[in-house]
Amino acid sequence: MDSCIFCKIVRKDIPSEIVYESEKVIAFRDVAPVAPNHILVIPKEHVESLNDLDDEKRKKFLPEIFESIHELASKENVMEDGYRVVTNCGKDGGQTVGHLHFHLLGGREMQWPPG
Ligand code: DGP
Repeated sequence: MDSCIFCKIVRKDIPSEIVYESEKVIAFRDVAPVAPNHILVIPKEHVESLNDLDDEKRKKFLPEIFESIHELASKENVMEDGYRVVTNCGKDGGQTVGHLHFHLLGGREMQWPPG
């Protein structure tokens, strides 16, 4: 998708601090971190949100997305104290970038409920 900011990151048209990359998945640091460790994990293929993951795409992306989150949580040293994984979906979910992404948040104690 030409205009999608995360597709631009995938194509390396705009810079980002990439912390994981494979054929299907890429992870990079959030430009506006809300926790000491704040990483976004996304499928390279443009998928708008969780709503648009059909069966084929679910099987294609989700296992590796969660495997990479596990690996990154270990690399970021947040496993012991804990961390949060979030995907915001649509307007009420607070999604601001229309390319499916999972936030990995760690390095501080999280609050509940979210705002
Ligand atoms: P969400 O609100 O769940 O759609 O989160 C979108 C996140 O994307 C938000 O935390 C800020 C981050 N973000 C937006 N634009 C950029 C960018 O150009 N580079 C990086 N690294 N992160 C971005």
